[in-house]
Amino acid sequence: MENITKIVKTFFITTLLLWITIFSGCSSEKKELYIYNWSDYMDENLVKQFETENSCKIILDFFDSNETMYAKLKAGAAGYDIVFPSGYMVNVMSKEGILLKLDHSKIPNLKNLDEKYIEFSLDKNQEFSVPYMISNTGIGYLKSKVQENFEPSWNIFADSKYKGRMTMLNDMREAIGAALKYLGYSINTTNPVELEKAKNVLIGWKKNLAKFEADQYKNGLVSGEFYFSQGYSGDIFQVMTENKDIRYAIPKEGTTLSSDNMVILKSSKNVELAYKFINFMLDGKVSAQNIEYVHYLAPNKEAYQYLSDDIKIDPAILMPDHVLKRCEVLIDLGKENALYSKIWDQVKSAK
Ligand code: N2P
Repeated sequence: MENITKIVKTFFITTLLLWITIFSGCSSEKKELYIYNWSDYMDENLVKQFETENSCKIILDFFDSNETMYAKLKAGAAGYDIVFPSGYMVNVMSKEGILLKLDHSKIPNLKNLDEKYIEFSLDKNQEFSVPYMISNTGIGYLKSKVQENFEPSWNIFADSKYKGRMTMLNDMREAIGAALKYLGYSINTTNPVELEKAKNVLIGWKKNLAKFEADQYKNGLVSGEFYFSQGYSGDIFQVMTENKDIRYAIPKEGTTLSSDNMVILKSSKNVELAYKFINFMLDGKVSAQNIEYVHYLAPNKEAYQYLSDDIKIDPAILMPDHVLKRCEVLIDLGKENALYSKIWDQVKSAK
């Protein structure tokens, strides 16, 4: 009798273990989606929601500039499914042949896109990319450090009284772009004389900067370590609640406007899931939740009705025409991109 009980027990335990093994085996076989995005650029609750609804796992990785992302892909980083390049970088990547040509029947929510902002997209028919967020670049600063009549200009970085208390983006098109705008030139110029002048301005500014940096400067503004930081609109808005002294301004000389996008890499191993994710991000409610979280504008006309009043009236988010007029979109300069890389290297190595 004792033996029979033993056999039954052993059978029971073995079956249970088998089930556990099978079950955990199943869950590790969940589909995975690898996303490569800018940091602080997506509400991670939405990522969780998508994972639950689609019983999959999303793996997030982050970059701080288009060039860093592109260099990593070029160096052979494989495995990403969806990437978030700005417009000009979509052009570089599509010319390179690494982007999947999009099948619109798999993204029905494309109908939610707001035509007003498609104008700033460089891929107007969404052949390879779907607009994600529109942002502009400006200066985050501490109000207590400036005079009442402070008029924001890119040339604030020339003020040695703030030496060591200022940062600029570690992003060649944005940093050189600020110097070009200050001089009254286009951020897309390929004129060597203008670029040389911009280089010299930037080298002058660099002497007063704590660093070129694209992520930690936000904490520096919050802690009061930095007084002036070139930064992306939404990033500065995200930290304003943590320090009420932080303000955001678009310099009087004008600035860059980025239309960042979602693209699927040709090498993606999970194209169907990637399409589902892009379509999910374009849903009106999802998109509104994302805007509220990141403080950037998703050009999604279905989303606006769900936005809180604060966001709706914020001129840096739903940008009125007078703000848009002062912005210029970065474009792909083809072979001439090398002019910028050369200058950037010289600025980085200047003492
Ligand atoms: C988000 C960065 C925004 C990207 N942290 C601007 N192109």
